[in-house]
Amino acid sequence: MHIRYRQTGMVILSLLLAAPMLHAQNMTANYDESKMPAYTLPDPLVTTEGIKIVTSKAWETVQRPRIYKLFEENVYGRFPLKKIPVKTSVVETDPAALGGIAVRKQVRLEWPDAPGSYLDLLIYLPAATKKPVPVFMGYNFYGNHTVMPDPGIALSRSWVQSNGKGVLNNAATEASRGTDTSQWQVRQILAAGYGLVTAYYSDIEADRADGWKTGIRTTLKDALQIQPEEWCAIGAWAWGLSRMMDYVQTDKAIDAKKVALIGHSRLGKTALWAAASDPRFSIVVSNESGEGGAALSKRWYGETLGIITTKFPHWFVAKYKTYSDKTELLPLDQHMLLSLIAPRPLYVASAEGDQWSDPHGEFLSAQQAGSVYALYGKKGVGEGQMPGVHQPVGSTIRYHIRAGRHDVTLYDWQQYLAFAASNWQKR
Ligand code: GTR
Repeated sequence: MHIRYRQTGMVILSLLLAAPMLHAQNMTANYDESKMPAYTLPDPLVTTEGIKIVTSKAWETVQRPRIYKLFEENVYGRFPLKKIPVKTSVVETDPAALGGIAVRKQVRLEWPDAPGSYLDLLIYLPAATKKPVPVFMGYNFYGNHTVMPDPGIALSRSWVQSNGKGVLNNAATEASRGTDTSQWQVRQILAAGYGLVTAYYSDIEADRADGWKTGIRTTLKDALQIQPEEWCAIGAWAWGLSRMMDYVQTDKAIDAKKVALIGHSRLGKTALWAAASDPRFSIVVSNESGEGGAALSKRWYGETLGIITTKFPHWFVAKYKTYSDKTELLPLDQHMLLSLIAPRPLYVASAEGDQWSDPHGEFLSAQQAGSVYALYGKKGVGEGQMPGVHQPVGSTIRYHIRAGRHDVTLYDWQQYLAFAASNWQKR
């Protein structure tokens, strides 16, 4: 009796001591691996009944749908599959853009169920090709006109984050043209024989806490039969990427079977969720997607679940935030999101100067997804340690860490272009 009392007392005492510790971990970014408490990752190949999945068929019919559902319920919400009418207008075409090396098209998608809604696509295709071309597809951060200093690109009229260059009162100005050119490397993409399809993510929902009120989560809620709180901004943006894919499938100049979806940072999180939800994206590139993207959430390193859900409450469903001070209870981790992309080629990239995104956590996540790829006879990043800077590793799952800050650089694009080329040639 006495012993039991003492034990209970000790449990209570350690709980009291642990509580502020957990809170500190929840809201503080740690950068010291030796301070990180041990964590356990769920095995994507073990069912809740403890059965080991050993075939790709069992993965696809039993385990994958369950894991996908875990992400819907806990992280990104439901992904609406209902088809709704869309109006597609080719607003402008220039067969000799960028000094003659590219065909430029600007296409507007509108949803008649939500008058005033639109998603503007900017498309560059190599001018010389006669065959349908493979493309990279991805959202940009500050409007299509930031991707190239090309005066033919319509200036975005959507709400823009105030930290963008040439942004005044949350609106783009002429001064913001071409300000994100280095992140897109359009000339390199074209030189490799590929095209680019990009759009501005805030056309779908402005990236701010109350963006849902004017975005498609509200304006299309009846048409899509989903309430705004049943999904989240990342979910809505991911849905928009699928609509871009719908368009691509109708454009005869593009090879829709060869679409590499790319996303940086929050848009990398979005790309991963879009690819998990839509199998038409045949290659996926996560550039420094970090917390809520490729990085493991159960690791206490860099941005935490508590920080991200406090700073960006609209990115995820409300339930995600409830794990802030108890990530050990999360029934999933982000390696399982990556595993949902199997067996499609997946590139996960980090930057040394971007510890906020937890490069090691991104590598480990990519590594852990390898067991699912192995069911298809595909090789991931292997069993080894994390590689040093500028030493890409892996096969169907590939990983690199480069020098420099949180960004998308020429080095990154060179790796992605080579990765896409080797995978597209195989087929
Ligand atoms: C940061 C956020 C990251 C990442 C980044 C970005 O503020 O904490 O998770 O998404 O923004 O999107 O640039």
